Amino acid sequence: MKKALLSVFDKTNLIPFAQGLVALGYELISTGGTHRTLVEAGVPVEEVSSVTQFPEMLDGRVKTLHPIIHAGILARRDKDSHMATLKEHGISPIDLVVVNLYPFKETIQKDGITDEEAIENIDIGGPTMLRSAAKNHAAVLPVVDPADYDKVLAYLAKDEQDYTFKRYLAAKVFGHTANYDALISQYLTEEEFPSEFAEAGEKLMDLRYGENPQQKAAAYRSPLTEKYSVLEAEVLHGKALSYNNIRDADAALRTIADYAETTVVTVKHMNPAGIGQGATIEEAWDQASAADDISIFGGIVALNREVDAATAEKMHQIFLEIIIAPSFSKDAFEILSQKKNLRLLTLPFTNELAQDRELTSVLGGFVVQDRDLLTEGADDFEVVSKQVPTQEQIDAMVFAQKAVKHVKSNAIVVARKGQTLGIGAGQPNRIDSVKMAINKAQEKEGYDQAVLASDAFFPMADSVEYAAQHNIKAIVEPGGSIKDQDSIDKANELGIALVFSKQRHFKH
Ligand code: 93A
Repeated sequence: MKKALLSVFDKTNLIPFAQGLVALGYELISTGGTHRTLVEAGVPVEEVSSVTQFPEMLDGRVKTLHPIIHAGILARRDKDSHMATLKEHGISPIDLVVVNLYPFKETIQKDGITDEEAIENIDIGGPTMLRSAAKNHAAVLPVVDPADYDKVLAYLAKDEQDYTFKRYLAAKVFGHTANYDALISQYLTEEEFPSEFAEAGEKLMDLRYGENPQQKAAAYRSPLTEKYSVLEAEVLHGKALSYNNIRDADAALRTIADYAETTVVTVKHMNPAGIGQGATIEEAWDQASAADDISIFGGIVALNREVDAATAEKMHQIFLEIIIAPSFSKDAFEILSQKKNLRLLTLPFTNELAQDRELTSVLGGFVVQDRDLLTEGADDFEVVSKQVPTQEQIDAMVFAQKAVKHVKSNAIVVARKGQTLGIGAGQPNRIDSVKMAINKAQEKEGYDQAVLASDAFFPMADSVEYAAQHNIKAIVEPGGSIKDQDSIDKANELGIALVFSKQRHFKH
């Protein structure tokens, strides 16, 4: 008779699955709690301890770690010597292993948990059985996911050797135990950048395609989920998110997290297109949309206050991809949901992003760094020119500095207080970004109040010169170039204010 070993922490759908196995002629073996559940449901089952003639011991730390179990799983059925050894020791082959693990992740996410509780929830016997079965998947089915129970029963009922299915189950096991171990490693390590970087991810969904239709893609969430994430946003309405949507919405969330005031951020291709603020969310929308009324078409909009009907009515006039906000009023939702494809997402906003490691892939590996969580206030600024900026210009600089941090380098933001007027992004030289930002900004209302912010120092005086010639009256940049003095001299010569923020914000 075929034998199945069941040892599951999560008992979801255990009983019907076990009954299905019995109906297919399997003899069942199981561990303490699983055994009890099955006996109570009237399913015939033998306990592991009676098979091994060894009791569970050390508070359950050793239940299934026994050669009778592991030889039964690992023996090659196609090798006479293996089968003879089993016979010699009176061991029966085990053909199916159904295990899910102690809830390590759920345990460490609980408040006030002790190290001891966490460590007791590191499953040893479970992964060992799963890995044994997965290694010997030619003969043994390893089942780790209750969602696969029906597929397994259907497979066994067919009684045919579909190697693809066995391999699928085995791959799933090794992926699962690797993620499980990665999380334990992350929990235990005190090194920010450990010598073995363990990164676990759980599949959230397949995506239709990646950045382009020729690229396949899927989305994964980190096991210790951050709540402030597009992956955790509630999709109230609209089509499923695409790969580009997820990344753009992420860029919008990162940007708006640096603003506590009532703010609207619009994003296109990972760059802010416009950022606006106001006394009301409607005013903030007016400022953000006027900041760049061309780029906003097909854009992603993040708002850090509830969307009201008046704002919704205005947004409804424009083709947008995603609107993400803490909430929508009932009327706003009704207006916006008229568009079938527009994605409406809700997410509680925060101004406190967690410090976490960020990964970027390169050919052959990845690089890891901290998040750039710094923002500068007026106190961090140093006026280096003879001309001193006005309070209004300082306020505009603080606003623009937060924006420039989220623009792809070389990044230049021309802004007044509460509104970006022109953004120059991603040019391989700084002066081109300066020209781009100014050219966009100078047509806008309020340009006379504009300041210019740069994500990194000016290598030459040309940016200051161009800005001054185009009526910019105040500039903020980190400073730190060996040619800083050239820029300072140019500012003094042309009578404009130059301020050093002393903090670089590259974003590549
Ligand atoms: O403590 S363990 O690492 N030692 C073992 O030998 C062992 N064997 C199975 N944990 C072990 N298990 C785990 O027990 C399984 O992975 C499963 O999560 C759980 C099922 O226990 P019960 O059937 O008593 O509820």
